[in-house]
Amino acid sequence: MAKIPIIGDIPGLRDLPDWLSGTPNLTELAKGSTVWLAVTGLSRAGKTVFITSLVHNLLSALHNPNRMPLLRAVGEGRLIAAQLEAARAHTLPRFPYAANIEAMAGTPSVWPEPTADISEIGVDIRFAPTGLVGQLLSPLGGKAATLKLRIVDYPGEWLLDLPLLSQSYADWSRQTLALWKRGLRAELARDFFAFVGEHPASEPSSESVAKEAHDLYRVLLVTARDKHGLSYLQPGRFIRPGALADAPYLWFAPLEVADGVDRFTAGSLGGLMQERFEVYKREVVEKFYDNYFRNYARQIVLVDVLGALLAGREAFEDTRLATEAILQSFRYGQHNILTRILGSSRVEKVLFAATKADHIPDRQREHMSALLRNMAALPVLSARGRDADIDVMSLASVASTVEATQHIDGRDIEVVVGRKIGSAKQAKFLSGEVPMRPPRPDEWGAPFLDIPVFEPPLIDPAPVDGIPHINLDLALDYLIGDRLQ
Ligand SMILES: Nc1nc2c(ncn2[C@@H]2O[C@H](COP(=O)(O)OP(=O)(O)OP(=O)(O)O)[C@@H](O)[C@H]2O)c(=O)[nH]1
Ligand SMILES: [Mg+2]
Repeated sequence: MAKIPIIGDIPGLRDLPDWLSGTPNLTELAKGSTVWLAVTGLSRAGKTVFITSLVHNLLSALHNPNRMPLLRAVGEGRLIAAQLEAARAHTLPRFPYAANIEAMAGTPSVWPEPTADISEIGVDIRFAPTGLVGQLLSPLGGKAATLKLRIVDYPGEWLLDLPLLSQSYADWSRQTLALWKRGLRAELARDFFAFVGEHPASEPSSESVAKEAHDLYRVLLVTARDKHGLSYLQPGRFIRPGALADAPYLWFAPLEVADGVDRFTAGSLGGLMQERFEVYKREVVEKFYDNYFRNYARQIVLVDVLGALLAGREAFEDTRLATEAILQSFRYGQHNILTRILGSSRVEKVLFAATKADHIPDRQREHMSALLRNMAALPVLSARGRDADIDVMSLASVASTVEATQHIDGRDIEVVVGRKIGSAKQAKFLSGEVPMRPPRPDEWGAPFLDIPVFEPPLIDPAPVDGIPHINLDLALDYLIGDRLQ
């Protein structure tokens, strides 16, 4: 029997990827390894459609390699099999892949329902390794290796809570109310301000006043999201509670707090709110990072850049703020709090992806990536360091249009052709120009875009042909390609 080399003896160990140099022995490699890919993003960013299409295209990749050529394991002909993981005793709810495919492949074809909570799904990928890993594996278990890809769908709103961990209740209240006093937010928050104006933090603690303040504040957050497209809304669990029961520690809201005040006495309304805020931080926010971020070494943050542009200046600025806040969850150098919670574990790679790129012609997609990069000061090149490796791209999980040109005023203009939801016929759409930088306040006069909701294309529910997409394979190769080498 071939001798199994000890990993420290292997020449060229320096060339091994990070994940492997930390692997204690090769047995784990031979029997397979697991990679967690977390898919997140704000409401309606495209998480469910992304996971559904990704799973369907992986399961179809053997039959139709042309769907995923930029995932190198597929492009290089090294994929041996991809199948849904067999039923296991996992703790998270299962991602409804089959129901989603059925909906999208139905007549009429419909997009999947919005999601309420975290869920996961596993795909086992059997592949022929290349290079050093392949040579090491062959004496052990033939040529094939298995990567267990576990994909998790969780709301990006939860990442908006990270800043709370370094704030006191007084700081958070001041900052939050200052934001709600600006522009459109001030109009929406009129009732809430009237209520907190009558209830100073120093008044005696009252369960009913605290609950009423909380209910009013929660209605405000949901209205701002659903009616006005705002997204920088904290605490994240107030709008995406997931499986949290409506426990009394959640019944808090910001109050008017004078500058210089930092703590409230027990028995005051401020004291009660402060106590609940601290329990929320400990029980919800810290536990989320502790339970999940340790495992989710690869993450993709989906951003509906086009939707934000369509929704107008305030909604766009809000998406920008939220994207910047989300980015902080992947910057460890600056965040002692995350280092304290996660120890040496960290997210290794993050892709910020502008979704629904099929709404615009090819030439505009570079603009969309540039805009996303400039929205959150995302690095131009991924730099290795304490932070996660970060990259940015544009993608469409389900390409619902094709490109064409239209002759207008003596010029050929690129357009997209698709079927608007509910319409019987395909039509050409001149989507408009995507700016490469966040527009200045005076540039919001005329709309940038005119984009309908398209119906999904014809989809075969059997995992054979796959689903047309843009860059889904490139995104997956960036995220887990090293684990399929
Ligand atoms: N044309 C097109 N539309 C898309 C694509 N991805 C998502 N959409 C549209 O965006 C909507 C929202 O997508 P979802 O995947 O449900 O978004 P989500 O992030 O899971 O939303 P929540 O679960 O509500 O947070 C869909 O219903 C589609 O209308 C895409 O690749 N192309
Ligand atoms: Mg969803």
